[in-house]
Amino acid sequence: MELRIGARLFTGPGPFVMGVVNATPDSFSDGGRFLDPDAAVAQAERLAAEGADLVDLGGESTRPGAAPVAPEEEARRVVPVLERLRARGFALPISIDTRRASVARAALAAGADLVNDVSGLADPEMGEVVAAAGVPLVLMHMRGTPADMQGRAVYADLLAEVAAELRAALARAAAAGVPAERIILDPGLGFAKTPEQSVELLARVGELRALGRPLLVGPSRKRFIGHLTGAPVEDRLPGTLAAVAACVLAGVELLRVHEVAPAVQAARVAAALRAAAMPPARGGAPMGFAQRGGGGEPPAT
Ligand code: PMM
Repeated sequence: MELRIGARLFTGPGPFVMGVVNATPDSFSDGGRFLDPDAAVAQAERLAAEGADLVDLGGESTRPGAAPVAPEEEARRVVPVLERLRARGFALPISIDTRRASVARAALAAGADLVNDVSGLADPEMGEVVAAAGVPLVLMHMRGTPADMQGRAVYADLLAEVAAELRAALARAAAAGVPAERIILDPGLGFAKTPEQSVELLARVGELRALGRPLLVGPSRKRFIGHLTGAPVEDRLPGTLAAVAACVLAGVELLRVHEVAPAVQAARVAAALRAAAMPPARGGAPMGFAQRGGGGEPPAT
């Protein structure tokens, strides 16, 4: 990937780790812990010290069935955190996790560097806000809203439909003036997905590289891990790390996690395995490509 986010140029295959700070009373895994702005600032600084490449700040829980929060309240939760981080010279790019254009506008004015929109531009003004600020945008796949999305987890062909709906989101962004070069795509594990569908998406996430944009995946502590293992939400780090490794091996560039230090370690090991599987002379093509492709040459790109 090649993308400027705030002061930093993200270049190469990564993997890059995005640390999560939820300034909410009710997020599914860390709700209430970082609602106080000083606690949120301390958490962002802790994640930076653990090796995060950027942090993602959110003021609305998007867990299944969550009640929406008023945009004014959402902005009231995140803007003081952004202002304090910037006043303290926080060095990492900061992403604002919001579905609301008004919240994005306030957060960008307070120092956010990227908009992470889990609704994929459901707010008709969001594209214009992002275009006007000239910042990068994460478009995540979901259907409906957090309140009703689980009833919409019906797919005849999961990968094809997620890819088509991400392509439609890219087209909405382009129409609003956000070029594809500034966009990161995310399959949205757990959002309008059953646990089984999240597992299938994770297993086949490499297929989404055909969309031509960097990929972000957020497996951290999600329900599919509980479904597979029976582990409660506070005990899903090992499963999260397995998912992180799988993503890196599949070529995913960015991982969104709550526990940064363990994820950095898992991602580095997986990245080394990925690199070691490349033919030494040419790079870029997975080992075995020549046999599978039949032409004996790695792809040009
Ligand atoms: N997951 C959550 C929130 N925001 N954003 C992106 N881009 N991808 C995700 O998978 C994602 C997200 C839900 O997790 P949280 O409530 O623990 O933050």
